[in-house]
Amino acid sequence: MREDLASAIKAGLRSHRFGQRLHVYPQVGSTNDEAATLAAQGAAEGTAVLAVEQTGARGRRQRAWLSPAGGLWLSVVLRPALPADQWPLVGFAAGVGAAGAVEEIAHVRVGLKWPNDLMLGEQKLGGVLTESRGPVVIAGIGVNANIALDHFPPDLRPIATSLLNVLKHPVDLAALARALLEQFERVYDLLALHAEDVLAGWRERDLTRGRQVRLSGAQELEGVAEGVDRTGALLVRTGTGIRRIVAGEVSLRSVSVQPP
Ligand code: BT5
Repeated sequence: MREDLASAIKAGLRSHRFGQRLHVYPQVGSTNDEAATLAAQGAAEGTAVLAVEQTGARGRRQRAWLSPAGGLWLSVVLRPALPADQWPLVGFAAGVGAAGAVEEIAHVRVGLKWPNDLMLGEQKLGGVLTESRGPVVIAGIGVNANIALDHFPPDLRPIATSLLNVLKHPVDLAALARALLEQFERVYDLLALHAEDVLAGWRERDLTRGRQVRLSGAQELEGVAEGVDRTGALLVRTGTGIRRIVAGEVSLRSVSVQPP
């Protein structure tokens, strides 16, 4: 199965680097860890790791990421030639690339929720985890593709969704992986030339802009989301002015508010 999947992805892959070296495993702990191991052994930029199933996948802050067979679980080795203060934008490039790939294959509109949730409507379809190790960034992307909702534990069912749940038919996982590698590469390469264009792609899909949000984590506040600035920080208008948020969790409040 994994040879089939690997050759199905590589057949017709139009990227230059991303996925040209591709490792497909039936099961791993986390594709990000496998990619980091390969990077430490000198793997070239664009080397990709895909697993049918992950047993110890994680989100941000070591949160568990459910990864049964049927999803797209992919990590790419990156060696960004960018100033360090632009590295956070790599995650935004991954989000824009992944959203574009899902739209190309599944013909559904994908929203992005800061910092990097892939959303269908108000429910989470996937997420991005970027981790840096020295000069390397590992970009991990998870998309709930062909997963029936009863595979999710009860606490995730109200907040998560999958393409299968929405489309009522499975998507071609190899085609989705291929589109993701191609689109992510294109958007990533744009970062070094026109980072503003990457942010523009992100802003087009921004689900929170103009909406009342609550921020939790290191700082707690409520306000109206005003979009992201050029560093990727979230701007929130509160009663005491605009706050610039670099880390934390955003939840959408149900009432939507028009920006002035
Ligand atoms: C993320 O974290 O959204 C980043 C997820 C990245 C996963 C990919 S898969 C390939 C690569 N290998 C890895 O080990 N990771 C990456 P965060 O924003 O922290 O969201 C985590 C939260 O999402 C959890 O606490 C759950 O509430 C929820 N969650 C867990 N699994 C989910 C799933 N499959 N679909 C939707 N929500 C999920």
